[in-house]
This record gives sequence, C-alpha cells and structure tokens, in this order.
Amino acid sequence: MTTDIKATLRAQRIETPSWAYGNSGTRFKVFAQKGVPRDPYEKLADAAQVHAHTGAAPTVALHIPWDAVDDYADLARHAREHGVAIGAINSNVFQDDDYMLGSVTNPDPRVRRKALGHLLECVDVMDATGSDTLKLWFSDGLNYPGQDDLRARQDRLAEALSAVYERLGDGQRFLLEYKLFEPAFYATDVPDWGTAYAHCLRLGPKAQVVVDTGHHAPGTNIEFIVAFLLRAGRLGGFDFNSRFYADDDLMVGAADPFQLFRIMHEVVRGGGLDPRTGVAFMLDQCHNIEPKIPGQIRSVMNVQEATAKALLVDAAALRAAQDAGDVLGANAVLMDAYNTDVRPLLAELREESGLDPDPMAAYARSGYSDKIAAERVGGTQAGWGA
Ligand code: LRH
Ligand code: MN
Repeated sequence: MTTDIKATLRAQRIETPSWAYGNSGTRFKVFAQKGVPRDPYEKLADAAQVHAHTGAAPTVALHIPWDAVDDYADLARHAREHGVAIGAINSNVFQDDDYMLGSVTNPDPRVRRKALGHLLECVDVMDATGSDTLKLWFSDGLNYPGQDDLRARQDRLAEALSAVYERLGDGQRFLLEYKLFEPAFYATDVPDWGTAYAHCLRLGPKAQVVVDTGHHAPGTNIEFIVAFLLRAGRLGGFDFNSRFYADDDLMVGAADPFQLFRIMHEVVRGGGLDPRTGVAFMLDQCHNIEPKIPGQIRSVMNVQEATAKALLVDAAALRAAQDAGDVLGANAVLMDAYNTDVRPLLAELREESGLDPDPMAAYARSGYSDKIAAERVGGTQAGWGA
C-alpha cells in the first residue's frame, strides 16, 4: 500500500500564486517585509525556492496586470531556468475605477467591452507563456437592493463568458471562480458553486469551476461541492487557503486541517489526484504578517499531509461499513486515517527524492531570506496595487 501512496504523493503538484510572494494585507494596513520581490522575475525566483525544498510546486500562477511584462516568452524562459513553469493566468477586472458598478456585468456597454478586452488579453498571455488555464474571478455585485437588475447582469455575464469561451484555443480552458461576498455586500453575480456550474454547463467542457476554500458561507460542506463537481467532471481546481471567519486567505489547513482532510478524501474518492482529471491544486493566500516563502512551503506541506491521510483511508473497510449501515464503524475508518501521523512517511518520501526531510529547516539553513533582504534594496516592492 505504502508504495502506491508514495507514488501518488510523489506525483502531487501544487501551484503557488505569484501574489503570495508580494506584500499583502487588509484595508487597515499592508505591512511591508524585507526582501519582497519588486517584479515577476523575482516572484518566480522565490517560487522556485518552494519547489526546490518541497519538490511538489513546479508551477506558478500569474495575475494580470500585477505580473504584466513586456516579454512573456522571456518570463517563461526565466521560470524554466529556475526549474518552474508558469501556470494559471488570473484575470483582474476588480481594480479599475471603471469597474465600480461591475465589469462584464456593468450597465454601461463601454465598460463591459473594456472588461471583456482584458479577459481576451489574458488568453493572449496564455498563448505567450504556454499556460493552458485562465482563472476568472469577478468581484461584480451590488451593495443595495434595486441597485441593478439581477437577471440582466446574468445575461451580461453569460455573454462575456461565451466570448471568452470562443476565444480559447486547443487544450485551453477557463476556471470560473465563485465567492459569496466581498467586495460586494448585498449580491455577488457569481456567489456560489451552483451559479458557476450552471454557467459552465451551458458553455461546454472547457469551462470548469474552481473552488476557493475561503469563498463560502460559514458552515458550508465544501467536500460535498467537491464530490458533486468531480462526479460531474467540472471540478477544474482549487484555490486553497483557510479561514476562521471570511475570505481570510490564511495558510491552507491552518484554520481547519480536518476540513482539508475531508476535502482531500473526496478528491481521492473521486479520482481527482489522477492528473488526467485535470484538477489544478493551486494556493491562493496572503502572508500578511508571516514570512512569505516559508509560508508557502508550510502550505504545500499541509496539503501533502492532508493528502497522505486521505490516501490512508481504508476504502474497502469504509465501503463495507457504509453498506452495512455501520455509522460509527464507517466514521471510525475515516478518523483512523485522519489521526495517523503521516509526517514520517512524507519525510521518508522526501529523502528518497533527494530532498531534505524537513523543508522548513532546509530553507532556513539556505540563507536565501537574508540574501534577498540584502539584495533587494530600492525599487518598489510588489503588492496588490490596490
Ligand atoms: C478573490 C480571489 C481570486 C483572486 C484574488 C487574488 O478573492 O480569491 O482568486 O483573483 O483572490
Ligand atoms: Mn481565489
């Protein structure tokens, strides 16, 4: 059994977000940290450190225009030189004054055309970087009842999604992200998985849903959504993070490791670890007060630990207990796996892969943090530019 589990864990790929390496915060304060990257090239170099120490983070998601460059092919070359590749391209139609009343759902057709133009430009970036995935998140929504027509906004959204879908090339897809609220506080135009799923179903197989673990109402059974979308063949991926209250974007598994385990159990159960299902395991986090590269390394390890525990579930015993209506027996099978300490297994796996069994300690010993703090003086540190 361990051999298969190790093979599956060795094949696991977790994509880190370029914006996690830049400064981030809340409306109250964005705390600057020493050594933070000043451009996408430095972000990729930092992301490469996460891959170097975990062996499981070979791709980096970009966010446009935060990661806009003159020569995307050169940026892709730089990534390769550092042993990583460019992953999902994230659009940004949430930071322009024109989008105050919405982007693709805006009542003003000029603004809608502008927003669609940006989305299509992001597909051009995919062509230039060799990325096959476009991630679409819309902050579009309303703050007050009556502010705009909910149905008309869905028509406008559908029109824009169709245009993007038509533009996708062979092997390309888009992942539609939903979010319950924020920045809109009365209605969000893509608020939940059902709305995202319905729009994707209407379009076709290149349109899939991304589950951001911080985007649900408190108490939402996220693993049910995962099981449903996997069964429907429309789970495009995850934006992993964790939260105690809202879209806190904390390290995945930090706030609720049991929830992450339950999610990974449904991923394993639904065949989502098989690369052929195309499920993208991406992190979407902000390290507002903690060091960013170690924060990403810890996050990758948290996903690996949850995955290893999920792979340890005795599927045959679970099915037998479930079929027998043995409620406590079935629950015990799952809890036995969850309560298993998988850290020795993962440490062994890292050693067998020529990696240090303790990536956090190895990174700390590398002196990389001191090196970038010394080198990266002057210039403008990267952030959300909000
Ligand atoms: C929106 C979101 C989206 C990204 C942004 C960085 O809350 O989750 O995935 O574009 O964070
Ligand atoms: Mn997200």
